[in-house]
Amino acid sequence: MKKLCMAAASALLLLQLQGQAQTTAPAKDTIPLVHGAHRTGNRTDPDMARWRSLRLGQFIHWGLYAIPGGEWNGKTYNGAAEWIRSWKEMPQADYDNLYKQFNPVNYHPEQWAQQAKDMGAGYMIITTKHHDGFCLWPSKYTRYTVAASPWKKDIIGPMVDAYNKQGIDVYLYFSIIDWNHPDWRTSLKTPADSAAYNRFKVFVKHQLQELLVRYPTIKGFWFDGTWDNSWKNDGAFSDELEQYLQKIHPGLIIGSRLRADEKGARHFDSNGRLMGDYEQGWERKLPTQFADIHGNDWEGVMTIPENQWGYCAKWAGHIKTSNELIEMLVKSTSLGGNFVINFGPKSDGTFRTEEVQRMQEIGQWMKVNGTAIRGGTYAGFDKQDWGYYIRKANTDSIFMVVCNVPVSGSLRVKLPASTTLTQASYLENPGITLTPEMIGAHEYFLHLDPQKNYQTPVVILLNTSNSTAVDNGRFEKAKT
Ligand code: FHN
Repeated sequence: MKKLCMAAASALLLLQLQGQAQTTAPAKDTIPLVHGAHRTGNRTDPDMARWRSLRLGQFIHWGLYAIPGGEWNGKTYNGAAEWIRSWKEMPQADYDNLYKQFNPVNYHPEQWAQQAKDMGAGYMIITTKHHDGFCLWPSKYTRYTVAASPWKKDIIGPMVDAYNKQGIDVYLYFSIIDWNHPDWRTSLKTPADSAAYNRFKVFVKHQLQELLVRYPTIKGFWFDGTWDNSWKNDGAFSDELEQYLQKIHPGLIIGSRLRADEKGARHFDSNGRLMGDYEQGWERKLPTQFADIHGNDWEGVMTIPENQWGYCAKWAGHIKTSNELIEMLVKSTSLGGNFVINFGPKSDGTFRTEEVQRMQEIGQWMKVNGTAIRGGTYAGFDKQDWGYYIRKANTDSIFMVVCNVPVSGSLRVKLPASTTLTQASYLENPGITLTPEMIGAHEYFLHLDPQKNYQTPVVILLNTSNSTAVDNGRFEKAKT
């Protein structure tokens, strides 16, 4: 019997080790790389800890594409509205002249910041320059900026100030694709292309430097449009650029989209190690389970309609409800990631009703339940069908966010073996406790109030003891 127990214990240990090996970077790099990942594991500094604790972000796509709003000459573009310049029905010259109409007379950054604060956002990302190349700041390196529009004034500066005043961190989206710049290329076929692209890279570096000098309180860059061969075949440049930016602005946070290694691998280098400060590939999709994120910091970005980032007058297809977005936020937090919801303001500087409504509804939920989100992370408990567990990082407090109430009203809770449940109470009403019904070793039912008809996810706080010892939130539990 003793032998059997020891064999079982060794098998368990082996499985645990295998479980950890799946979630960490490879033990040994097999491919020698100069421009691969420069760090193993997540950043542990205060700037990154802050980013990780904020959890909910607001993305804003705003630019000239808001003027046509997905339509041109009475026809509707089927793609994402911010890509309309690439549609054959829209002459590029017409698009490139839209800057003469950019005049957002109802742009009030203080109102934007207030509504983001009310939604519960801890950070925001603004498109300083999307693929069209139009700059929302008066860059001295191109004439294609807001300074040439009837609005004339900087858009970014007042936005950074207004959001910062609300305690919201600002990140600058910057597209490497630049349809307006004569030297931008997708691939380099001739020496002339190479020469042009070398000039383009200098321009990119200058613009980024300029943004850092103009807006020194920003917390990071959000790069995009880095998938072309011209960019990904020069891993040395993106590596040096990242190091340069982080040197002149210590603490700067940059996701995995910027770089490629010298073999053209993006996000993860050729040895499978994450490049950049967090995994940035989760666009309009979320991981299913904790194993999917390999222990890395990550962020998911989501549109409210199917695939529209910039303003699109006619939303088609499924439009996500506030409850769906809340569930995605909860799921992301439960998997140790951040969740960013995108908004596409109109060209006059106002937001469409559907977006305002979602900001308000999410804000109402966050006001009551935000403490389960901010500073929340993976709990290490067995997932149940009613929803998601979230751990307050480095504590024994576990939140149960109930997104699907069973008809029985009974919520199954399975605790890890060494964990004890000391109390269960409603987050909204800490005075009201739930009496656990024991249904097995470490298994309970919590019975929800049968009279209640929940319209939004309800949150139960479990006070436990010794649950942090079970799992430090980094690794998925071993599969047994
Ligand atoms: O092409 C863009 C798209 O317009 C949008 O900006 C999204 C946001 O993540 N990024 C690109 C596609 O990955």
